[in-house]
Amino acid sequence: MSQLNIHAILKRNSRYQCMLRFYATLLFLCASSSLFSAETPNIIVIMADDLGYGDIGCNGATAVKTPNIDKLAAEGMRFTNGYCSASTCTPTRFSLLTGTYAFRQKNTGIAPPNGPAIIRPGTTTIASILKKAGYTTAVIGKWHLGLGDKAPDWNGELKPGPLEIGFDYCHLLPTTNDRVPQIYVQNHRVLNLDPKDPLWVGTKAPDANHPTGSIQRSTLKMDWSHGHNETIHNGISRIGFYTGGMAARFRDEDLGDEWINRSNQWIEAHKDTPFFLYFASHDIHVPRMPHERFQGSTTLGFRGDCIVEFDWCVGELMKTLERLKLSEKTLIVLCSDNGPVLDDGYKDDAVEKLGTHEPAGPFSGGKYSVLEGGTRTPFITRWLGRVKPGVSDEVVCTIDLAASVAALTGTALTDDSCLDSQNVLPALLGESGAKGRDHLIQQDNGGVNFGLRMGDWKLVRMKTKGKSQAKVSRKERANEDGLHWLYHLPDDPSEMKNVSTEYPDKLKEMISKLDEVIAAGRSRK
Ligand code: NG6
Ligand code: CA
Repeated sequence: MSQLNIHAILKRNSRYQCMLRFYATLLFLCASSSLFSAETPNIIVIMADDLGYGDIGCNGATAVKTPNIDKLAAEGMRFTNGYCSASTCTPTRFSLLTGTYAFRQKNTGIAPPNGPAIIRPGTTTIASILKKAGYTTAVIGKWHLGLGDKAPDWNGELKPGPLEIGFDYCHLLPTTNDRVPQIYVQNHRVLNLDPKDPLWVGTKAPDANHPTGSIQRSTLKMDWSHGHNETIHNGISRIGFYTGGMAARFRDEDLGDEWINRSNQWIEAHKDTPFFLYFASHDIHVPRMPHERFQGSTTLGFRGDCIVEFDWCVGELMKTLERLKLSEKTLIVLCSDNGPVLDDGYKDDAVEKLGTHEPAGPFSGGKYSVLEGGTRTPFITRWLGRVKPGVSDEVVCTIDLAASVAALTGTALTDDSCLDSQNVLPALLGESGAKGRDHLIQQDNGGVNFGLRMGDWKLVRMKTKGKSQAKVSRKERANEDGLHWLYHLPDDPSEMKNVSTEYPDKLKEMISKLDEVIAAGRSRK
């Protein structure tokens, strides 16, 4: 072979190798494109408690002003079909964290003061997903998902809890503030607990002289209307009994400030890493006892004043992000854990001072109900510079946040996790043409009654006709026949006209869909 030929072959080979290298690089780039598209903004989920669709200015409220929430909506995406998955707290929070419908697991109803951890260690949660993606994670505020193996060990280690399911830090109100005890749990301990004054929590009065709302009713600073007549703390009687832990106890009026101070400190300390903060406000749950500076700020009584306090909290979080130049690096999701309620056990004038304010907006029902008002709740996303401001009619739900943040951060979900969470990330980010869910199951506490939203249609299935629904139903509903009601939402958003007889095929289709999703044990493909 001549010198020239060898040269020619070598030249051709090196060109060939070059080409190979080029195609290999292209292949690698394509294969790892998910890595390249992954984004890791900070994520703050702000969950209000019992805040109804119509309780905020941007959804139509006028009797109460919510300038900070309205600003968040104006700078982001406001959803008119945003839902939580249940009409009470514990099941919605269970689903928010696990991405699985609460009715699929036993004992996910409203947790009692001494309830054990409902989400078992090792369960994939929105926090563990983000931790895997390199985030630092925290929950600050109301927990209400139980603590401890069999029951909380109030004077020892409160374990398992948030730290065993993906959170790096927690600063909590253990259940709701109408339940005992009024103390903060920080990581595995009751904060500021003096071992010489142990905390005892129980279901029966420890002695006959124990101060309760029934015995010392005249001393209360806010009277109860039903339940809530057991141990008194800060002039308010609660559900359950407790003694001790005096140095650890807080004042109801200071909760909002506490959540904000702790959140600000935590955000500041983690501003340089991607962080996930689940900010679980106690506003506007009973006992509604806003800070003195908010008392009387509306004509609606303390229920309205608590909305103002919640709005203030939202504003403070936005200010912190602004100050730390994080607004364009942070996705905020604002939502609620269930629809509104007026009298939820205390005489706080919520009914008397309501006026024309409509807490559930145009919807029927509210907390405890599977009518739209029970779960169709405020839902806003904001990520400055990334989410194009607007209003979306797509159906999205708090249960979808887990799969959506997994998609955002490029984190793989195992097949056996987040069984009902749908990746609706494009819709959450307001991308044009993006679709939300095609169906959603709504449940009440304990999953007794169900709602199914599918396209324009809504099926209500009552297992206990008139029982849990009775509280929130309008009078006309007493005339409803049968256990299945069908509504066409575009003509009848307030679910007043049951059209199940007019549309028997639609009714059949909806019932089979509900049965099918429940029986399948999962709905994430
Ligand atoms: C109910 C309470 C109610 C509220 C609710 C839980 C009575 C009579 N009613 O049992 O006041 O605490 O539980 O609310 O005790 S939730 O938003 O945390 O689900
Ligand atoms: Ca609630």
